Parts: sequence; structure tokens; C-alpha cells
Amino acid sequence: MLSQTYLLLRQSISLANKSTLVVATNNPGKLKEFGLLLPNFEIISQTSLDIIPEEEVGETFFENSLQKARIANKASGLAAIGDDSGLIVPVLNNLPGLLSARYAYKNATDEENRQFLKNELERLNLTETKAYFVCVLVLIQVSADPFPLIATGLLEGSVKTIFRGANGFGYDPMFYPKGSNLSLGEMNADEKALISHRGKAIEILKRKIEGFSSE
Ligand code: ITT
Repeated sequence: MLSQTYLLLRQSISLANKSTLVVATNNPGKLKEFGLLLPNFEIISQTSLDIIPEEEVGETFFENSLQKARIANKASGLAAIGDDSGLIVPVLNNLPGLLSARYAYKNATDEENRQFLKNELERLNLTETKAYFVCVLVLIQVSADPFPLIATGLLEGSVKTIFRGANGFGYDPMFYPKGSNLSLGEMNADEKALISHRGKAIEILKRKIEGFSSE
């Protein structure tokens, strides 16, 4: 029963026919990664459609991601994907977490947020500590979609007070994936996509779009 409903609902979008997908983000770093990771889609940014995001008030990455996708879907009438993501540092009570984009202050730059995190670590006399990135994607396929597709990805590693590399965005220059000598800022886009929280979430989402999994 579930699989029949699932198959009906998912028909609006497919990996095979260059479906159009609005990415509900104003973050150019994220947008670039979506373009790379979803080559079978015609990706449109919400910025190019003048869609204005609302304040993120959710208590979970999921709520914020759903809100982003809903707004973009309602405004465009097209399939829309929300990405709410962030960096969790357990020793800092799981901050910056939901506040990752505005850790230093509202509208802070990536550089200011990195510096703020570095200061917080130094306050605890740490030069590195365990951390992980999370990414929660929500795909709304049709208007009032009662069955959005959801996918989550994690990337474990550590944050260090030494910044290396200028690739990527956000906290990439200070994040070192588990088992890697390179920071994410030193990896090229393909290398990051293979291991990243966003890359993993998108792989799961692609499988759901194709109907291989309904979980
Ligand atoms: P949108 O809401 O417009 O998508 P945003 O940057 O505000 O853009 P979020 O609220 O999801 O998005 O905050 C995510 C923040 O987490 C982002 O600004 C970075 O600071 C950090 N982040 C998420 N994914 C990251 C990645 O792959 N590399 C580095 N930092 C990342």
C-alpha cells in the first residue's frame, strides 16, 4: 500500500528527464554543490526567482529544511528542495548547530563565524576537538505535497584552530574529516562531495526519487 502511494506521489520528478528543481537557498556555496551533485536536474536557485526566505525558527534542522522547501515550492509552483545544515561541536554544548550561519552574530560572514569558533575553542584551551556536520534535505515535489522526501547526511571529523585551504565555504578550512590529513577547505569540490554530509544526503535522496527506498 505504502509503495503504491509512494510511486504515485513521486511521479512529478525523475532523474531521467532533466526535471526542474528549485534549491531553497541563498548560500552560493551550497548552490554550487547542488549543481555538482544533481547533474541530471535543471537547478534553479531561489535567489534567481526573488524568493524571500523566512526567519529560521525551528528547533530542528528538519523543521527549518521543511520550511525552506515549502516557501520555495509555494512561491514557484515547482519542485523545491530545502537544505538545513550545520556544524555540531559536542564540547561546546553542540553549538554552533542550528546557529551555524549566524554564530558570531546575525548576518556574520563565514570568516567571522570561523574566527568566533576559533576563539571559543581557545577559551577552552583547545587546538582541536571532535565535531560533525549534519545536512537535512527535504524535497517537496508538488504543491501541498503530503509526502515530502527526507534525507539526512553526517560527516564526522574534528575542528581545529588552524585554518587550511580556501575551497568550499563556511567552516570548511577548519574542519578535518576523520582519517584525512586535509581540511575540507583543501579538498576540491569532487573530493568533498564524495564524503560530505550534503553529498551523502543527496545520494540517499536520489535513491528515494528513483523509488528504490521508501523509508
Ligand atoms: P540558506 O538558509 O539560504 O540555505 P544558510 O547558510 O543560512 O543558507 P543554514 O541555515 O542551513 O544555511 O546554515 C548552514 C551553515 O552551516 C552555513 O552557513 C555554514 O556556516 C555551515 N555549513 C553547512 N554546510 C557546510 C559545509 O558543507 N561546509 C562548511 N560549512 C557548512
